Amino acid sequence: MKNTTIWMITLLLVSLIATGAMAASPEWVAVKTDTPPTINADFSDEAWQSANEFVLDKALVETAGTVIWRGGAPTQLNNSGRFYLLWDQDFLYLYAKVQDHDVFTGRELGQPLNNGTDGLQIVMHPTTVRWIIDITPGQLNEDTPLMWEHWQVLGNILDVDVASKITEEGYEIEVAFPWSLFNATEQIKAGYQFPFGMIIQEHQDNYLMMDFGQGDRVIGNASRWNTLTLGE
Ligand SMILES: [Ca+2]
Ligand SMILES: [Ca+2]
Repeated sequence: MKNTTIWMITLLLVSLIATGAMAASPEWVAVKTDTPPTINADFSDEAWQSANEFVLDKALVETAGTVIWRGGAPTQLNNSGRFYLLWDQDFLYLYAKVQDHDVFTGRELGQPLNNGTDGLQIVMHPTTVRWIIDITPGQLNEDTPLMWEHWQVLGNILDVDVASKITEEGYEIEVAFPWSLFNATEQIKAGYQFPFGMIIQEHQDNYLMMDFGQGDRVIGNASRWNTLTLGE
């Protein structure tokens, strides 16, 4: 068999496997809590112990404006994330544990945080408009991350309760997003669903790791993100 034929068959198999992986669009379910966690970048709150764990270890790699789907983490990175979500009538709570071997937070207050820094980028569409929120650990002060929003606020978010810490593995972020921030207070009840996505940003060469469920490469297309359901 010619090398080109073997190569073509390999490509076909790889694309079939990738299609199968992308077809599994995960639904993220936030558990309702009666005991809100303390926002201090400490996971030991009782509430978190009942939360579902979501793992993000797939990657879209963007280099010089070209986005390439990769079925696994880029070989030059070992970043991954474990995420936990809770909700009550007032807040959406998020805890993130990110593995990142060289945490770098190279941005200052007043700068967008989606380029040249490590951190999270959270996309959500809870009502009629989309939000994309950057959080980079430990810049405002030692334990308080910077937060920036691109589509609605176009600037810093300074009045949300958020905490972070740098760990041996990478960093952790704990945050309570008030539903009032998204003008979503009236919609919030068990069973409510909205598009949601999580991105791990790596400062080296604008690498992104994200899980939009279908593996689509369009960050602005909320129908391609995962679905977040508010559970019982
Ligand atoms: Ca805590
Ligand atoms: Ca890094």
